[in-house]
Amino acid sequence: MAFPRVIFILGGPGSGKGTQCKKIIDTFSDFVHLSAGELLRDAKNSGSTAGELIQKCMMEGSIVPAEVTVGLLKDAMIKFGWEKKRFLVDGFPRNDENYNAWFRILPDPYVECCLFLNCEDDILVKRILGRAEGRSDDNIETLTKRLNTYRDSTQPIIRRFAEAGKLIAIDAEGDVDTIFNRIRAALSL
Ligand code: UP5
Ligand code: MG
Repeated sequence: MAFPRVIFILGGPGSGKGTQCKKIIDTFSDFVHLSAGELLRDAKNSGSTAGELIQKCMMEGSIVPAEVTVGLLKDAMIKFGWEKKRFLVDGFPRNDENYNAWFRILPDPYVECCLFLNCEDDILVKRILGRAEGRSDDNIETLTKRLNTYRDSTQPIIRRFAEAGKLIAIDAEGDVDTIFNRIRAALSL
């Protein structure tokens, strides 16, 4: 039986997680892109019972309880076909609670690696404040909180993947295509 394979994509807000995942799925048909943030935004907009909680966490740059996020990821993986795919799980796991819940609730999917898009804060800030897609968390006040959460909660998870020998760090500064080529080389795509 073929288990689904998972690549987690982590990096600060604006490190290019969504941009690079889109390039991967546009180029390689066996990949599926699951953005935890997008799934949460869709759940919030569709009037889910967790909607208010999601909205509050996003505006505070804090992390939604894992039970909600892992549930959405699991449903999406089942919808796309649990087997035979390689899932790019973008923006998750962001803290210890996320990490532990994933391995408790979803023990089967094989985690190939965690791809870490490494980018300095000043570039992250420029990219996020330059994005004009109407995201309610793209303002300097919320962005400062997102960066703090990233440093305090998500960077320790990135170190955890490194200690497990599962981290692939990519220099995520430069133009989009250069970074994509670095990812292709690192993943042997
Ligand atoms: N851009 C991208 N690459 C560029 C490059 N090389 N050069 C120049 N510009 C570049 O890119 C951001 C912007 O930069 C875009 O305008 C792009 O064109 C440009 P993008 O690819 O969107 O970066 P990404 O890393 O995806 O940034 P995003 O803002 O999505 O990251 P976050 O991690 O902050 O957002 P996410 O949607 O994952 O999460 C939002 C919130 O949801 C979190 O703060 C949290 O409250 C909640 N959340 C959870 O609670 N749990 C989760 O598991 C996930 C999210
Ligand atoms: Mg994104």
